[in-house]
Amino acid sequence: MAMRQTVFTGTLLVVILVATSLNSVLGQADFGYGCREADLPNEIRRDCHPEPNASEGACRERGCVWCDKTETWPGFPACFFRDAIYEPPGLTCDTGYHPALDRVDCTTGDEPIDEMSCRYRNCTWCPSLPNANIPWCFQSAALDNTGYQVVGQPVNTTNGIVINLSKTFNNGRRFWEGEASSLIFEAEFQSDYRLRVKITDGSPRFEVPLEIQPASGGNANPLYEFQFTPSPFSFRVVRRSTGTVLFNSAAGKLSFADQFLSMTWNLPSENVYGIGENEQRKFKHDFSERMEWPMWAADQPPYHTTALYGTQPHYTVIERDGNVHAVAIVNSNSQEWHIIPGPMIKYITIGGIFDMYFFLGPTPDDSVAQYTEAVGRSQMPPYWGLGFQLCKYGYDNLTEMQAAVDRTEAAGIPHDVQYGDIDIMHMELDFTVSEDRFGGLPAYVQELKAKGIKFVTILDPFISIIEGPDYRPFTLGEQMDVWVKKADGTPVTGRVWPRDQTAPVFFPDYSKPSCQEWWRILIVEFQQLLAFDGLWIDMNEPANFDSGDSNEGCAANRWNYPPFKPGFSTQNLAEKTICPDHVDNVSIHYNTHSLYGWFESKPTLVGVREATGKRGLVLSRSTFLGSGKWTTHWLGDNWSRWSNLHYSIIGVMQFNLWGIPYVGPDICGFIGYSNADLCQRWMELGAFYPFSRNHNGKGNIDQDPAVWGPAVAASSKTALEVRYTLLPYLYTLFYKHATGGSAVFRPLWYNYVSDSMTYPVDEQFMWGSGILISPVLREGATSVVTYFPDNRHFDYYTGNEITTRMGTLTLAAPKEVINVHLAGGNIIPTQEHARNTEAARNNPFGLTVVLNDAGSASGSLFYDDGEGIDTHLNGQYFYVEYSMMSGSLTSTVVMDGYPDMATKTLGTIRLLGFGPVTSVTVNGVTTSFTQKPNGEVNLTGLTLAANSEFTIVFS
Ligand code: MIG
Repeated sequence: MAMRQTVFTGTLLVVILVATSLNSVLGQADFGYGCREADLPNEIRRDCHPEPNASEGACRERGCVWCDKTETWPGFPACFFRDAIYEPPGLTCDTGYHPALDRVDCTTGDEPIDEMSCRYRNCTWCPSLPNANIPWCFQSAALDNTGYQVVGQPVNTTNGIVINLSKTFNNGRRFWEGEASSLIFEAEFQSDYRLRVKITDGSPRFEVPLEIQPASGGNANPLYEFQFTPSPFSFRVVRRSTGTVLFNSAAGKLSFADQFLSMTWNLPSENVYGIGENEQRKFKHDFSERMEWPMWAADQPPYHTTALYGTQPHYTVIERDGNVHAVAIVNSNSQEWHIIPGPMIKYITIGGIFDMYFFLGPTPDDSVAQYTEAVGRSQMPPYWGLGFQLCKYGYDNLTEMQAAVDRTEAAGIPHDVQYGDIDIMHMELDFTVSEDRFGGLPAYVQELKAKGIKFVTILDPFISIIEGPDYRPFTLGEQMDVWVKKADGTPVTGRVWPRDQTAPVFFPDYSKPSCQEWWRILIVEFQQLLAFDGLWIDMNEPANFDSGDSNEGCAANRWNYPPFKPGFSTQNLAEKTICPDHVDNVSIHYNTHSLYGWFESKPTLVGVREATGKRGLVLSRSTFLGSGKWTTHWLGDNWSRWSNLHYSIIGVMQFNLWGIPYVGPDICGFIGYSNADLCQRWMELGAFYPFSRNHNGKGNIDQDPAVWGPAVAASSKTALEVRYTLLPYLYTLFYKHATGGSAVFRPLWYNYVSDSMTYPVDEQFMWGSGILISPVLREGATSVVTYFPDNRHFDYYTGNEITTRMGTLTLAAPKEVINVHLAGGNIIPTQEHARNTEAARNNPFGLTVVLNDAGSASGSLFYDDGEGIDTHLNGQYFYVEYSMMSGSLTSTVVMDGYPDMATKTLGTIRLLGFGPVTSVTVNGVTTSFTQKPNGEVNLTGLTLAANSEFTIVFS
């Protein structure tokens, strides 16, 4: 590929450098993160005010960030662009605004060019800010402005419409090589709420082997209307009930070339969420300026706008009237999404086809349910998986791991899962345990189990090829022929962790049945060595410390160096991974790269289940649409910085919209040194992530919750005890997800979509509809500004009612407190907390009844053995519905398929929002109660069987 005017050459390199070389000093020194607004490392700041006398006013005028640290960091700009790979808003050149991606280069690509020689060619000169692959000198008129035209008559099929399109090119010249002159456009009305749009060029092209499940209910009364304009061709999706145009592709040019497919559409509002995986700093997209969000699975620490571990081409829109729809594009090629004022989205992918699904909602819950119905819903996590989990990369030996476990225990902090990272391996080799440093681990794992603590360990997808005949993962892999291949049919060689980054490794091809079988066998055999309860699959983008094959690099061809490379930060597609022209069982890596972790997920779950005989747990770094069926996710190598508390909430909410609800970041941060204040607040917030794990990077000071002394330990304990008390509610939310698709960890708008004030809220979140969490996210803050939607709310701790509605309130938040509120209308099942879930599961249950304005509430409880496979499909569970109306609280058992439920008790009822009570009867028998001055009523010491039906009357 010819290089164009490329001044800026790669955020990833810089970030990696920062991440590793500064690992030891991070957190000790201030190296330029001081200005919270920007949070941009010095090294990648781009000067926005290169002339002398920069001032804050002049800087902000340019829409740039002002963060004067020049005294501490001479040589780095005080005024800089918000992002390192970013085009400034409203850039105008002599002939107006030129969208970077519609520019056709006027140069041969690698020649130096200046304004004079550009104009001499009759071309337009418009120097962009440094941004790889954007020509500064480009053709003044587009080569074609006709677009595609409808040819012939559209054909109505049983379930949709097929339209043939064609396009002529001036003088036969095309923008992009392989640009199609004819296309087949299909709209398929899959159900009333689901529309599929597929555009192909009639030739065999890569399609993601994602199984889309059928929709239900037929399509007799679609919520949408499909419309199109014949010339130039564009299409619209309209919501029938309101006439709102949800999608209009007339906003830009439709391109369909072999390695460049693009479409631009108008959106019905700016309330757009999703598109990942990247680090978004606001949950709601900001359409005030153009932003590019690239996708290409990468071993890349979260850094604003860079492509991260997974590919999630999915967004959700709240329309202006509060209706909601979601759109997913089933495409795994490297791609980018442009957020453009208008509001519009420009979508570019460099392979595959257009395969778009519209989910019409109209409620937030419907939109998630409809999407997850299509791609598959997440497994029930094991009950213990909802407990607190502890991990660190860099326990040098078993003693260090034990010390962290012991500290946690001594401080009385709940602890359910301990992790092993690659440290436990012999020479970083998969399926081994280091004799000298972790010789006692297998026995220790048994010890932990006896205490009720589970063990999860890590696997990387790299197999060393130099271990000799005794290393079965390699020899069996050879026998079963499981590797990703080069174009010549021999295995690809890479270099990652094994033998301290020196051993050549092969990459398993998880898309191949024999490889899936090989992986399963090894996992099952590994259980004999180490009795793990779950597996953590890391580095499955796949990462590689060489770029391309270690011996040969990547050949110069159109796959490895495509004509257009989406704007993620690396220089080429092979950087830190294998070559795009490498071959797996399904296709070339060019198409399947971002599916690598997705292909690895199912065989890992199958292996874990066979090895343990239980439900198990698989935690994957790389994900794609539908990964939730097999894995959970953590947000990757985040930073031990205050800003990352906020970003984590955004990430967890996004993954909940993407059907992967069991997710969380590394609590207290992975890269850099954490500190007591940060870790205290993060443990408090962390108690409310669906996946709650404290994990730390190698070489950092310890950050387990007990290491910081009594204050942090105590508030971690308190927050986790609240979590453990609420676990029956959280578990029931997962059941609701598994069976109905609902999100678990929700933005406020999910529950209050008619209230537009909730749309931007991303510093608070909800569990289901019942619990509102408002953490402190800023250093030193001891109060938190909290938005309360239109409902009754009660303080979790005091039971006091909040009187603010549809407004904000500043709440006290002393260091040891995270604000939690209970929302009216909900009945929340609880269970007395304990040191871990194994113990807590024997404790009495409780119910917290939170009345709404009408004096009613409802809720439910799902409970089972917590670890059986597919219990919720086999009827091996207990499910009860609770309801309270007019002072009468009743339970209705829907399923009584978990016999142990009869041996457990319901011990307490907490009633909020009822008003003065004079008598209480339980199944007709008068019972004592207490009442606080704020009206909270408590029944304690009840001995109802947990599976019994009851009526409790308050009067
Ligand atoms: O390059 O296994 O994101 O959680 O601790 C580092 C060591 C490899 C990256 C993972 C991180 C894990 C670490 N891994």
